[in-house]
Parts: sequence; structure tokens; C-alpha cells
Amino acid sequence: MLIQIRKRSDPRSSEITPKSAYLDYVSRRRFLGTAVAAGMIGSLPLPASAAAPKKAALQGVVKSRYKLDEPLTDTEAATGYNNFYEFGTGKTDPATYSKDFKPKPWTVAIAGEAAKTATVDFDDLIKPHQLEERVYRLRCVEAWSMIVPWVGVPLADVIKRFEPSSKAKYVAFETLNDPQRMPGQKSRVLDWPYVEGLRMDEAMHPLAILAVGMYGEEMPNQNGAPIRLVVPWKYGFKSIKSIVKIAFVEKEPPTSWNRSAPNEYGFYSNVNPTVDHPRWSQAKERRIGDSLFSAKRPTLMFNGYADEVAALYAGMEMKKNY
Ligand SMILES: Nc1nc2c(c(=O)[nH]1)N[C@H]1C(S)=C(S)[C@@H](COP(=O)(O)O)O[C@H]1N2
Ligand SMILES: [Mo]
Repeated sequence: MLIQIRKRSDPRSSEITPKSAYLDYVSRRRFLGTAVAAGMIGSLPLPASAAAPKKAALQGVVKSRYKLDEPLTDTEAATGYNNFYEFGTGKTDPATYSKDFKPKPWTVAIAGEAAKTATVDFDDLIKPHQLEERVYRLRCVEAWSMIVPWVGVPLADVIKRFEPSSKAKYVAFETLNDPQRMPGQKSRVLDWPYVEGLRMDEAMHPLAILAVGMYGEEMPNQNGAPIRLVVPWKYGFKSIKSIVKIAFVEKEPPTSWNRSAPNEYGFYSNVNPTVDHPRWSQAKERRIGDSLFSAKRPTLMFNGYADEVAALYAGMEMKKNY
């Protein structure tokens, strides 16, 4: 490393630095980091590891009935334009800074209100299930979208194996917290680890999957290797990446974006073109890969799954429960 990165344990961090100076420091560091990666500083060649790590083709994947009548987003776009703050806040940061991330070996802790709790190796968690391809639209709250052929297993089938009790009203998810492996965690843009949650009936809905790959291959690091959630009727940020813990809980669990901006991001975060984000409209979206001059596309209620999921929210005021 050319530039010294301050360690978490270093006392000269945000505790004693005025916040503005600290943020300035963080953004300067991020700029320098980008410059180094882009080979802009000095005449340094890019490190040998600069190529994206090769991901294996997934075997035994069956097509599912979940398809969309729209062309798939190019792999390059879906793996080159990401939100994954553990690897930086810029859209190309995750692809750049996750190249050295080693997602295996990997374990997921299953905890909380269930008959069976355990720390399970990735293969043991996934192998008992049939891998399916599910073509879903990922609709970010920033009003862009992509059409992605995810590969995964129904979350409900995984949950059932651990026999949650009647006290399990919600499912809480947690991303890996390891600033050595996820350099974006050295800055405090979010409270680490990233956390998310679903109500139990949402988690048990057949549309919700644990995804382990996309485009027929293992999950790229920048998209949440080795295992992430995909909940297609909710905004993209509910689809938490690189999951290390799944806990069955009685009370509504905290979620990262709600914690950081409660007036902008609620627990439910269902895609809804009629409820605007406080700072911008949610009525339309820009498809990643479309020309900037082409028309935006209308956003669909529940991202197009109203028939399947609206019943989960019967009687709930969607403007209040955003
Ligand atoms: N752990 C973690 N999960 C995350 C995020 C993140 O920053 N950290 N970003 C979310 C947001 S805002 C979106 S839109 C999707 C993006 O998924 P993609 O990069 O596979 O398109 O991941 C979500 N999951
Ligand atoms: Mo997002």
C-alpha cells in the first residue's frame, strides 16, 4: 500500500477530530484510493490482482417460472455499477476494491428463536436445496434498475430447516464486519455491520431468495459473495450482501439505512411509485445500460409483484409504513 491507512484502533480518529475535518479526510482518502487504483499516481502499474477473480459456473441450476419480458442487463453493467458501501461509496468502488476479497471458506450463523441454531458452512447451508434461476428487476431507491438472472434458493426453504418458534416474528440479517477484508468499513459512512430485516411472513414469501450467483456463475464479490438476499418487491438496499448471520427475533430488528436516515428509509421499503422519497420522485426509473437520452421507465407497484405480495400489507397504511 502506498498510502498509510489509519487503523480503527488508532486513537486519532473521529472521536477527537471535528466531524467536518474527519469527513474531509475520508473523502480525500477515497479520492487518492481511486487515483491509485486507476494508475493515475506516479507510474505504478496496476497490481497483478487487478483482474476480476474468476467465478466458477454453477452446476445443476434449473430455470424457474420467474422471468421478465425485458432484456437482461449486461453482465458488465450489473457487476460494474454497484452499491456495496463495505467496498466504498462510489458505484465503481465495489468492483475495484473487492477484487482481493476471498468469500470462501464462509459460514453463516443461524441464531435466535428456533429449535435448531448453528453456525453452518456455506455448502451445508445451500447444498440441500435446488438452485434456481430467477430473473428479477433490482430497483434501487436511487431510481435506477437492472434486470438480473439471479441464482439462488428460496429463503423460506432454508428457514424451515431451522424450525423457528412462534416467537420468531422477524428475521434479522447481518453482513460480515471485517475492515481488513472490507476496506470501506474503515470509514464510518454507515454503522457496521450492515444489518437488514424482514417480517417473518415476508421472509417466507416464495419470491424471497438467498442468492449465491448470477448469470449462471457464483456471486461476484461486488454483488455480495458468497451469499446475499434478494427481495424483488422491495428497494435494492433491503437485499443485504455477504451475509454471515440470520437470526429469528421477536421484535422488529434495526436496519442500516433506517438507522442512518430514518425520515428517508423505513423498515418496509416496498417499491411504490406513489410514495416519493423525501428528496426525489419514485414514479420512474432509469434502466442501467439505457442511453442517458432515452426515456425513463415507469416504476411498478411492488416492482411488478403486486398480485403476489399486496396481501402481506392488507390494512397497512403504505405512506406511514414506508
Ligand atoms: N452489505 C451491504 N448490502 C447491500 C448494500 C451495501 O452497501 N452493503 N447496498 C444495497 C443497495 S443500496 C443496493 S441498490 C443493492 C445493490 O445490489 P447490486 O450491487 O447487486 O446491484 O445492494 C444492497 N445491499
Ligand atoms: Mo440502492
